[in-house]
Amino acid sequence: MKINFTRRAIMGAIASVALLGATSSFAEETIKLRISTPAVESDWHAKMLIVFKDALEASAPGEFDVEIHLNASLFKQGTEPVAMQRGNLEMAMISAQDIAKQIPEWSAFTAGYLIRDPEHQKNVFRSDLGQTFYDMVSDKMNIKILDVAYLGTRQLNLRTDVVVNTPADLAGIKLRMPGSDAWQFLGKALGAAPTPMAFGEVYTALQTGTVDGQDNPLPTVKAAKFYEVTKQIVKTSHLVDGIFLSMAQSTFDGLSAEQQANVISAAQAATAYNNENRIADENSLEAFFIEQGLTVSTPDVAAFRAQVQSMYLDSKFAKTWPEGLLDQINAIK
Ligand code: KDO
Repeated sequence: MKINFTRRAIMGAIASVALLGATSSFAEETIKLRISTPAVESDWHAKMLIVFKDALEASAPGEFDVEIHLNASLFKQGTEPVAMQRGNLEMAMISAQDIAKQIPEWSAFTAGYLIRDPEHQKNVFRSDLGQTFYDMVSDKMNIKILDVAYLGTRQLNLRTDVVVNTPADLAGIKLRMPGSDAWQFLGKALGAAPTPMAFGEVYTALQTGTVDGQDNPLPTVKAAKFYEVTKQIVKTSHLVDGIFLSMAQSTFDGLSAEQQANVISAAQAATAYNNENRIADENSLEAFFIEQGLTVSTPDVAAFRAQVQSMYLDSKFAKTWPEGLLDQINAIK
């Protein structure tokens, strides 16, 4: 009896060890992809990550474990590129402003009134010129850009009812901009007094009056509920903004050719979903904000464009732009 029990125990132990072995070899084959972003759940660039995850699961069942971390809960806004470079993060959505911190030429894509519309943005980044800029990011930052998503056209969103028609009307207005040189310069070029602040702190800052306003595309003003704590939207349309779905180069290089292709097509499915929904939203959200009691106005956009473009051309940023770059970007349809 005693012997039997021992034998059963040994058999059981062998079975558990075998099971453990099977589990861990399964775990080894599954590639974990953690994506960090400050995006809020209901914004399209957060929802598109679910499209990415589902598309990858459909094309490569069981091969990847995609974990989506929203609200900057894993890495602070703007620290994601370095996290990927240090091998602490597999994926993120990074901005041209983040990239420009390490590759100054990239500041061209942070300049107001350069990219014309979402179609132009897509065509620029899918052109040979775009590929050259993506290659710089691979070579110099060890980050693989999978695709660009249209983040939307940035508009002013103020908590006061000051009338804004030209840049002069923004004098002294404390405008929250994300915390980097390139972002701060954009605020200054618009005529405002830029205040650096992470995205996650903006709602409270608007509510308490720490800042007078912020700028973001309309779908984000809705998703982050900034309309609850602001009075007006001024449609300056100053930056046709993009966000780059990216992977640590070492993670990407560790994939088979087939897995790389699946990752890229899942990224393209995600950005297509984002772009379609975001553009539709931008075309219809004005009515929503008016219903919420906000004023929506269109200022003298030509005056904003003239001031912003001339400030960029005179800036330290423009000195880093390769000769002829602006003409090449403008020539892309
Ligand atoms: C923001 O902080 O205003 C910004 O729009 C900047 C973008 O580059 C991006 O980080 C975005 O926030 C977040 O994804 C939140 O929507």
